[in-house]
Amino acid sequence: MRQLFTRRAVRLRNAAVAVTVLASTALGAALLPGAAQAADTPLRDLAAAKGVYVGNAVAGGKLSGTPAYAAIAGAQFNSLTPENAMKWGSVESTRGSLNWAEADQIVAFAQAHNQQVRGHTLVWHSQNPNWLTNGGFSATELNTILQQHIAAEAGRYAGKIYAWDVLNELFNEDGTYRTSVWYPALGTGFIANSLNWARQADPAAKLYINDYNVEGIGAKSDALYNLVKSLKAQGAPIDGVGLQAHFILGQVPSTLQANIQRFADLGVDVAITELDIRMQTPSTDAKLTQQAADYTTVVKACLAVSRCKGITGWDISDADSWVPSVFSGYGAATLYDEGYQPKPAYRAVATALGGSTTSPSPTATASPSPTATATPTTTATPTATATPTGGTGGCSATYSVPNQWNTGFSGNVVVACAAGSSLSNWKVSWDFGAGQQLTQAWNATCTQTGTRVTCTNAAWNGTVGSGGSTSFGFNANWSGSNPVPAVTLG
Ligand code: 9MR
Repeated sequence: MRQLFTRRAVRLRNAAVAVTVLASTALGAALLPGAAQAADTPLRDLAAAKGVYVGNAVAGGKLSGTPAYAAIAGAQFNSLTPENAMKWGSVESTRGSLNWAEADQIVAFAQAHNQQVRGHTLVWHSQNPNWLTNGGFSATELNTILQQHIAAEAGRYAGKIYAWDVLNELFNEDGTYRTSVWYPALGTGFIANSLNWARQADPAAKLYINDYNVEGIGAKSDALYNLVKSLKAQGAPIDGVGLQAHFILGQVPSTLQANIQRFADLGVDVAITELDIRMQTPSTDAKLTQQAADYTTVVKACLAVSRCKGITGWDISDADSWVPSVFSGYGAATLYDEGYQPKPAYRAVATALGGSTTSPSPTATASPSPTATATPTTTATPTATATPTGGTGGCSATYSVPNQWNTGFSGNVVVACAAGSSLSNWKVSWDFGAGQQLTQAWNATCTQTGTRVTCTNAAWNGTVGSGGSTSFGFNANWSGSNPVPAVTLG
């Protein structure tokens, strides 16, 4: 998939795109602070065009209770990681009493927004229930308890999880194994056992080992490297290594890319799983500029290694971040400020993913309305955005021209379903009536025969759930005029 579509000159600078996309969510969030600022190509579309995903950690309560948070989570990211909802202490605080409510909510949100889910985490030393930590169990009992937990949780979400952080934070800083409820009671055998149990429960999920302070080359990452090497040699099902990447301003390890590469060379995927870059507060322009450069370094390191699959940020905004409560005097670690406005780091990530760095075109005519219902027209001027809608049942396709230049333009089509309607695959068609010629497309397979353009869903975005939406984009040539066509969804 990497570089399946090379995005050449996609410069979506007009607020109309974001308005249209957000209008198709149940949130109708066009005027929310973060959403209104995110007028450019969403990070998720930029990442997809580069063959990687971009994700974030989320909490169920904020998805339902904080509209700006939910709007950003849905619009900007194509991967979500439950920040706490899938941890053992969250799902089974009382032995035998399983509570999947928040985890289910996040998975449902992800499915409705065409997002993948990184499961986090099955085996950890922390956030375990008291009954487990203080239960005084024998090694045999612990082994059985662990097996049952993995079977239950990975089994519940089988087929819905892109990757599981099966094991989290196994090592001390010096590369020795961390003492936990699992080690040394179960020796190191629980590691391969856990991977095998996860594979049995969910054969489709990629199985990861995740840790922090393993981003650069050093004693701790060497230990992880040697573990992965030995698991591969044993034939244990290890698919990937997660580098959490909780960084301090100006301290991204210089060996990050080389380290990603050496894991990839072992034959496993790599992901940046919990990226944030904290600074001493208050922030200043200089610190935010440094932070933007640091985020750029991380994105570029991942893009440089083909087995680096994606980047997940840890918390949507500075208001949501775990950092200030743990590192006194530090904060401002995420892409959005406490008012859900994108920071320089957001722009840096977009740029590193291939997004535009230029200012919005003065001729662009975005006209967001509070209800985000653009007026349909079929005779838009080249720089206007119109939204003729073709629908089937409660689902519709909305075509817009977010950017246009002398000889070419970028188009965007949103396929959205109202509550109660859904699609399992989709096809959108239209006629280019003025000689326009398609040159490339992303997030859909598009062909043009004569004037007729037909686009069908990519393998991963055919399902549009109740109240959900997806979008695809294309570039085309034009001359003379560029009327907006009527589109058909069918
Ligand atoms: O962000 C999480 C925070 O809300 C929890 O209180 C904390 C408890 O340990 O876990 C945080 O997430 C951690 C993640 O699960 C594993 N790597 C470190 C993360 C930050 O502490």
